[in-house]
Amino acid sequence: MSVERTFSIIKPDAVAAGNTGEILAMIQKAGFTILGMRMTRLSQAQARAFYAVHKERPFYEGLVKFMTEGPIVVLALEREDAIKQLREVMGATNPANAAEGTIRKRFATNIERNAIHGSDAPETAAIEIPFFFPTADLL
Ligand code: FUP
Repeated sequence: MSVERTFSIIKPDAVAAGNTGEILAMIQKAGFTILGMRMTRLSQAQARAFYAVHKERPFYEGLVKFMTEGPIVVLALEREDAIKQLREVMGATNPANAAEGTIRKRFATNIERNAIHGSDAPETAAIEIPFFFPTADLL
């Protein structure tokens, strides 16, 4: 497996609860290099566009409301096999199914308020990273 990039969001629930530092530490301990990092807040339009793939799903409106409720931290990350490895550190979408020691097991409240996002495929990462980071800004 070669070095790969992925995109992550520390979601509004985790930022508001003061868990940003511990989540960043878990990501770094798992061997990721942080190429880009920024605190921001999603507009309605940005949240709708970012989650457009889910727009027909029953949870879409709730997800947009949640993702715009407060500040988030956006991250461009790199390591070998980054996409799969980040999803291992994140744990299952529903924290009830997340393994011990994962970010979602420790910090998520439920399937919606689940602390962290990570790209699910190389094609998704290739869209999500430039959504927030002009490629020229990445270290
Ligand atoms: P993941 O890739 O693990 O973030 O999960 P999905 O792409 O399946 O879902 C994206 C986001 O939609 C989740 F992080 C939270 C939200 N979601 C819900 O709110 N309810 C659901 O039933 C499924 C997903």
